[in-house]
Amino acid sequence: MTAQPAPSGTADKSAAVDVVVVGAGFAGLYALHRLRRQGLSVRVFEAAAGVGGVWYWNRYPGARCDVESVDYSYSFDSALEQEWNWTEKYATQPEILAYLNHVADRFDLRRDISFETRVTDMVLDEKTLRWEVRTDRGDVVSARFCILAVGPLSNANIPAIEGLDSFAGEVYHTAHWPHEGVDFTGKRVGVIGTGSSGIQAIPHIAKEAAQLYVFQRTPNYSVPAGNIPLDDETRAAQKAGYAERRRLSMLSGGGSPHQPHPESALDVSAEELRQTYERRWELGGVLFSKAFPDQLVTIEANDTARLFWEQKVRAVIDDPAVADVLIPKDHPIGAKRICTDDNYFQTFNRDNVSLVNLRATPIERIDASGLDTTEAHYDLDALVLATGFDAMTGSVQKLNVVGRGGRTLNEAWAEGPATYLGLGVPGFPNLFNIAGPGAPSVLANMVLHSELHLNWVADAIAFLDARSAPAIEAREDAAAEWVAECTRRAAETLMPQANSWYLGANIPGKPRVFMPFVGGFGVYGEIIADVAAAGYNGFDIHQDLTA
Ligand code: NA7
Repeated sequence: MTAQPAPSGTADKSAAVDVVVVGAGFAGLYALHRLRRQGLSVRVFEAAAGVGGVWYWNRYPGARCDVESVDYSYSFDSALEQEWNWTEKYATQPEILAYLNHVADRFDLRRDISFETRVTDMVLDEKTLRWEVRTDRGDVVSARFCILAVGPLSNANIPAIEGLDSFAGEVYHTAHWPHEGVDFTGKRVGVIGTGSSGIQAIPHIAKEAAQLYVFQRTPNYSVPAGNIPLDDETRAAQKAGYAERRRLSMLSGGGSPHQPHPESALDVSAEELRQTYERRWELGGVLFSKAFPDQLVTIEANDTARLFWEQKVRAVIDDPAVADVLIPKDHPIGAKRICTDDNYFQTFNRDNVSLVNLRATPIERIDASGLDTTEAHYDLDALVLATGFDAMTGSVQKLNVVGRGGRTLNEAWAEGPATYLGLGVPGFPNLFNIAGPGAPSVLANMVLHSELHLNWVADAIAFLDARSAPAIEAREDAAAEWVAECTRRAAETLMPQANSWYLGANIPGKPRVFMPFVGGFGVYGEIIADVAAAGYNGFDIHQDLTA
């Protein structure tokens, strides 16, 4: 991995640029490259000491992507596609981070990134329609455009458990894992949380710990990750087929080339049904949720997937009583993002692993020595919080973004995030949010999604510049209609039936709004392309500063 330069946030404290980008993950890096290529001056601010975004921070054992490496990689440069060699079907966190460092070097991106610099405020000057961007290092930068590339899953959720601060042992959150790693050998470890992060980490921690207690509030559906090493022949075939792979991905429901079975799950024979699910099981990754087109639309179709899943999972858990606790009963399969694992359920067959059902015996408090449930005290040396994120809005809402009339983005989103196409917010001209609420976001391949969004933003800026127009701004009526459209589409599916972070249900007090656009990545791409082709309908194009 390439060494990072010293933070450059101290270099030029006061400056004017065309674009400020917040975040240097997949989206921020591409924003910098794409907009620079268009002749714009760009400054990126990144809180971490290196590039990578969530892949910089989420270094817990077992962290791996659930989208195939060949698809979870940039499409904008065919030489990059051809030269990079993924070693596994589903890449590990270190390999993805190495890839992003390679991209940063290859396209000379670091010189415009200020590392270890957190944006604190973004304030609109209504007279000039420029943004004043301030950072925690004292930078004050004037920008015509701001791009929020902060990631929908980057603001860690620390649970409000009484006494957490009093614990005398080590405490880790999966999203802020120590860079030097953690050795759990011989320790009594508690893991709170059984979402994707917990489910990936638990089998690895179990191999080291003397005793592992898994504190489970809600069980989750997980399928085997299906990871395998990639050999030269497979890699060569993938590289030769890249153009078609990308074409299919851009038209697909979720940004990968695999298409669902053409028929309803209810219209195929029992054998066809079994074989289709078996193929998805073998493929691994998140696409088990999308084997049939109606799997997330009707409960009858969903039940066919759920029953297949349950039979597979029960077969690998020794104790039927443990299986009963591990098998979800409260939501349709896939209505929460399905998890992917490496022998997760088998881990509960180990002698050193105990499952604690928090639905039956909730956590009461944590003290210096460990954790109390209503039933027992657990002595612990280390506690791992795999408790997820304030998803989709959390990282944006940490920023003090002040738009027209002194109204903050937090005030504008008090009832839930209101955007037009996920990209623009009324009252916040020239501010673009990438892959967040109102867009397919976490339901799609985030790399291609970032490219789609940033190509759209770059074209919108070029459109303004061609007309010498200072600003573009989402209209109130268009945003209201888009929010209603997103809600309507979600209601036609099973997705709102789970208490998921898609709905904000994991954060106490957060408005319950189904945040992603569920209509599909390809459909969404067509919608935003049509809007652009029609001269950005639903947006006001300000022709002068008084408009
Ligand atoms: P998730 O999917 O939000 O999972 C968080 C887990 O933590 C989940 O099991 C929660 O239970 C549990 N949790 C949260 N707060 C508590 C408290 N107070 N007590 C007990 N248990 C708690 O986050 P992940 O990091 O695993 O994955 C997020 C996404 O990142 C993932 O989908 C991938 O796309 C990448 P709950 O379900 O709320 O009962």
